[in-house]
Amino acid sequence: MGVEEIPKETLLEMYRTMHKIRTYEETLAKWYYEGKSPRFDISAGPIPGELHLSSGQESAAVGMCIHLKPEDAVIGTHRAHHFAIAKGVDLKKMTAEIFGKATGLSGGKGGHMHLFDVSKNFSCSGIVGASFPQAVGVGIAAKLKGEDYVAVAVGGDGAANQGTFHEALNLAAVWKLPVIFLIEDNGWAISVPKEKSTAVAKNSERAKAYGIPGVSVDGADVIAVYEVAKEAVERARRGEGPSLIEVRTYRLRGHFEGDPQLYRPKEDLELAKEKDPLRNFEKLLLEKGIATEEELSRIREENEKEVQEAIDFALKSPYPEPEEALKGVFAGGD
Ligand SMILES: Cc1ncc(C[n+]2csc(CCOP(=O)(O)OP(=O)(O)O)c2C)c(N)n1
Repeated sequence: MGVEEIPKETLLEMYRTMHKIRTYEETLAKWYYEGKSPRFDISAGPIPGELHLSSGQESAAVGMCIHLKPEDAVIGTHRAHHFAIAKGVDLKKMTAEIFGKATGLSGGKGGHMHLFDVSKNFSCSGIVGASFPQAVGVGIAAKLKGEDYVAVAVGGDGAANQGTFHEALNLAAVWKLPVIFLIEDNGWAISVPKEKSTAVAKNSERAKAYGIPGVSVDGADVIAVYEVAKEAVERARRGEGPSLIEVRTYRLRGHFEGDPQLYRPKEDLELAKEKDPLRNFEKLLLEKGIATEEELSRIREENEKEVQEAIDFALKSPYPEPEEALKGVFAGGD
């Protein structure tokens, strides 16, 4: 299958989502640094705490989520804005959550690493490796109910060295669960390069050990991700069990904002720029005559407006009342 066989409206929807993610995160980054310099006080400014952005990795989320239905679940990581947006999480409520506001998805208690939206079957967490067993749980539920929804567990190349990854793969394989393990290999776990932490070159090779299909795909090419994701989702829906997809992505920013990246060779960042999936996709759409510059620039303008509206919503929203702190938590709340 090539790009010619994908309907134009699907391709434009993918472009819209990829560009929205990029615009959103670049705008967030600007707000993140407000009030933080020169000492970079992590609690200062309108966005407190850490901020892990996905710029350069958008193809993993868009190539996968374009195949998903609302009832399918996506469980992301600490770096999950791209998957949240691609799964359709409300941008205003998500932004308010990141800004710690009462109107956020979890009333401002979760922050950027803990975005939960039951209405979209989306969740994520700062616990590296947590997504894998959670997705197995969703897969068991789907199988017991006899329904054809699927679960996508997202994890980084670092997370793939957690025990949870291996236990979850084994159980999903033994029970033929509708789970897709999506490893976003950006080559780094904070400052540790993958080759210093992982004995195999590709995480897709590990799938063999569990008797399931594993593929490795270049994340610079969203169409390539689209193709392998389609196959994995269809296989899961047919009841044939789990798959593993490794998407080789290229992190355009630091591990988190404020990361000086002293550990990172210059060439690695240069490569990330070359492999930029958004720029590559835009080029492809124009070169193949699938879209015009006018069509793409209209989409870009609409995204910029939507992102600005989400930021304004978050800025204008109130902070939670102090008494909210004990609600919805184990310690003495109701
Ligand atoms: C269980 C656990 N151990 C350690 C950490 C600290 N930590 C946060 S991100 C990270 C690296 C994750 O690397 P990877 O899975 O490759 O994802 P990436 O950040 O590259 O997207 C670590 C070790 C954590 N949050 N949770």
